[in-house]
Amino acid sequence: MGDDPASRVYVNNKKKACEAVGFMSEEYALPEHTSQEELLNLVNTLNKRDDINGILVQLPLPKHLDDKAVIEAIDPKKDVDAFHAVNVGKIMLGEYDFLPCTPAGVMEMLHSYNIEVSGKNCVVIGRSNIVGKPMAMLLLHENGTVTICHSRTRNLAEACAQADILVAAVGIPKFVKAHMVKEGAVVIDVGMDRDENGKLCGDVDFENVKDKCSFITPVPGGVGPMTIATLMKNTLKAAKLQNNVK
Ligand code: L34
Repeated sequence: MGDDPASRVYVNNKKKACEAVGFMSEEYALPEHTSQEELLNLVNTLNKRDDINGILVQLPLPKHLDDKAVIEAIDPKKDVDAFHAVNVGKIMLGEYDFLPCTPAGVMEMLHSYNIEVSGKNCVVIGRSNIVGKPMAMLLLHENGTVTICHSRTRNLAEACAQADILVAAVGIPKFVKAHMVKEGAVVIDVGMDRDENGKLCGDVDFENVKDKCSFITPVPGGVGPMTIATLMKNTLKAAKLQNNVK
């Protein structure tokens, strides 16, 4: 919706991934001034189409649109972002069909590097519905001791410095500095920010933190591609569920 330049890049990357794995994808690039009703009509049309297994409304939406209402209009079976209340509720209960793409992509990275979560101090900076909150829940499901920090947290630096696994999802360029990171910690950078020169960077001051931690994800080339990989996984799962294929 509209012409957010970052969304343009992310959606293009998603389309390329669909092509690479052999999924049919359709893009509806609706103009900024599109009404809520027009958008809801499109979602309803896609909900009804048997040849569409996954629907994703790239966020953020232009200000005049109600993103909550749009997300709730998506058929939960086609909600490959896992943003719908039904899917969020299922995740809380630990019985879900899909996981939200970014947090699930982070868990996949931890698994593939054999990084144990159980019993570890996990600190998530940021409490968004898209990343912070579900990220904390997934770490909890794997028996991490989880702290969620946010803009009102007192002694944020000290809380972060306790983390064995630190996940930064604040949206502030290079926010996490070396003094906020424990020696040997695992640092996951969910940020997609621009530095003072307009260059893409993360929420972590990579150059200063990299020698202190045991693992760190770069930006770009870290969490972003994992988000997209999880979207492909969710879409395949949605297609299987809708067609009763195991
Ligand atoms: N509905 N809205 C919905 N679902 C999502 O899962 C997202 N998100 C976030 C923003 N809005 C959304 C994404 O798709 C963030 N996000 C996303 C997806 C892909 C990338 C980054 C964020 C990505 O491909 N990052 C590349 C660099 C991109 C660039 O060059 O700017 C990387 O290597 O990290």
